Amino acid sequence: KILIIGACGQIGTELTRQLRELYGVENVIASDIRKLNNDVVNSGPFEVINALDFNQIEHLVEIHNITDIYLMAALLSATAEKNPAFAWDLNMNSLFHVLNLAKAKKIKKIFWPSSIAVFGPTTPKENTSQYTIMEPSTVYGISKQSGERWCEYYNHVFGVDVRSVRYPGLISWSTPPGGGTTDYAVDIFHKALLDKKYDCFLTAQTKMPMMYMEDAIAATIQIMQAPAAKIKIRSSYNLAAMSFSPAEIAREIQKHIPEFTITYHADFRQKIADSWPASINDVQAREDWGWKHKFDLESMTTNMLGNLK
Ligand code: VAH
Repeated sequence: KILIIGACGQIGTELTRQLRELYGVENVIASDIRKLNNDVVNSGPFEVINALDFNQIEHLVEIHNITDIYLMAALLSATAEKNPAFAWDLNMNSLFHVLNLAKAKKIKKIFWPSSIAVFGPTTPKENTSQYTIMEPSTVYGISKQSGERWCEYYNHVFGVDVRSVRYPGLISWSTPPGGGTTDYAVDIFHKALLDKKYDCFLTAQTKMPMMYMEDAIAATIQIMQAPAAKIKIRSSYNLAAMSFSPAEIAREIQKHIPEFTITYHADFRQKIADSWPASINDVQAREDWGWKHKFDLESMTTNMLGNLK
């Protein structure tokens, strides 16, 4: 049985839907800090949970006989810069709670998301490899980098089966993102359809690694289903699909909506974006557990616009 913590977020919503389809509604317990009136809550078992409360998580694990936890609760990069202490508390201690449950053999398997934010301004920007300089300069990146180290430690020292990928910016149509630097790549579609114009908070040439949600969910389920022996990296795997700048995605949208225009007014998020890689080398994920992406900029744009309409 599966517990998803942070099931109402951008990734959690899609993940819950997919896991319920795969393993049956009754076997996937969704949980979040509040009970919204949405699909996740209405389509199956749902519990209100505070990811910072170890006893609450432990209680849910016991009453539902949970074996696998997907920990999707976190503060993202832009929000974390505004509230560093809380970001550190939430992003780190929720992870420790879940790792410690596995160490105590109360659960069997963990999925924990990392991010390309583990890289920093001193990291080589193009085709960034799995093993390279990692000096993250954001609170969010520091928490993800530390989390990765702890995941590997718990695996090596305590035998905890924890699996992780470094998600790039994720683009989805059904649930909005919250508080990330890559969020522009979702907003731009909504504004293109509604207003035919978008004012971007990053500069035109800010290229970042991105992925369509369908691919991100596929990767998540794939790494969790792989035999343990295939997961050779226990910190977190580089994962890639496409890379583009605001100017490039705008041009792609203009192929569908010719009158669409974009303007640029960089804010504090520019510095965050500038500290991250532009493209990612994910050869290990492809070799170790067979990762393959489906969507590129062109097919993602067509799919996004089709679904939002
Ligand atoms: C953020 N989307 O912008 C997240 C992320 C690749 C970055 O993890 O904060």
